[in-house]
Amino acid sequence: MTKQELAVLNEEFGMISTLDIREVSGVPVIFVSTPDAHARIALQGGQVLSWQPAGHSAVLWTSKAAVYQTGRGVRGGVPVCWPWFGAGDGGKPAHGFVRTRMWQLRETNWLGDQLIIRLGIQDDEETRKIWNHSFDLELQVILGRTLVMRLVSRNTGSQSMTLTEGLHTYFNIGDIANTEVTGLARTLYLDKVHDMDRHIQSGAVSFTGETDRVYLDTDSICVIHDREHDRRIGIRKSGSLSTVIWNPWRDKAAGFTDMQPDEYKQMLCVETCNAASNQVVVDPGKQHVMEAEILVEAGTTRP
Ligand code: TA6
Repeated sequence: MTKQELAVLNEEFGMISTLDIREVSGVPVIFVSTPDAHARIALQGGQVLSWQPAGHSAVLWTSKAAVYQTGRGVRGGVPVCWPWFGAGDGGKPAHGFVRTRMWQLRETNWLGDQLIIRLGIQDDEETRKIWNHSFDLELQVILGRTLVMRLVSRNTGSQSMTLTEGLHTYFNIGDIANTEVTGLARTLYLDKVHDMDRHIQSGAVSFTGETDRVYLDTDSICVIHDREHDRRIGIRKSGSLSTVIWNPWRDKAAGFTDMQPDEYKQMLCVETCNAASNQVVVDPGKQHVMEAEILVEAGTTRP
């Protein structure tokens, strides 16, 4: 992006002492500072990178070895996986193609005491070669005491489109071995670490090794009990029937060039998705909305 283009973006969307757009290693990033929260959002991938509500430590995690590079997603924050979640067939990129493409900034505005930022991406000749559909994909980020992310998939073509999708949220936790996730008890999941074996979750999810699970047919609120930080992080969702829980643990993390060896201990993905059999069909002229709301409360156990 040229300095002129950046200046025009700030002229149109900047908000004095609240929001400006800066380049980080060539990637335009929105910096937000309000009385309720600080946040960063990359225009590349429409990727929320950080969110820190007042009075709390950072809620989203990004790797200390994260690479900010055109055409490459940042390890952390909330990558947008679309129009498929998981491995792409026939050599197509994992988690779809929008997370490494530049999105347009569409709106920055106050909504009462919350700040709304809208970003979007549409099909083009390149994307139609990968996935032959016309679409408009919009991410609405509403920043306040909570973080709301709303992913709106619009079918602007003449054929129905079938998609899977994910808000692949990386959370900042104190110690994965001292962390649990509640809200998925008695829920069926596919265990990606063990050949997609099907299991029923018993009680809370705890972590003793690589964990990569797709929980199906669930719209439950999940809560991360982050004992090291003595806090609970709630993930409330709508328009989503799958929740993915992922921690790579030591060996898998060692294989990532954009992650330091021991960082896996401070991250946990609880992802708001429609994955596997929870596919979504969007008919021509229609839209599908998937929303995640992140809330933080001090104290890891109810009084
Ligand atoms: O959501 C879990 C997962 O699908 C894992 O299997 C792992 O591949 C992770 O996403 C990260 O994927 P990425 O392509 O961002 O390295």
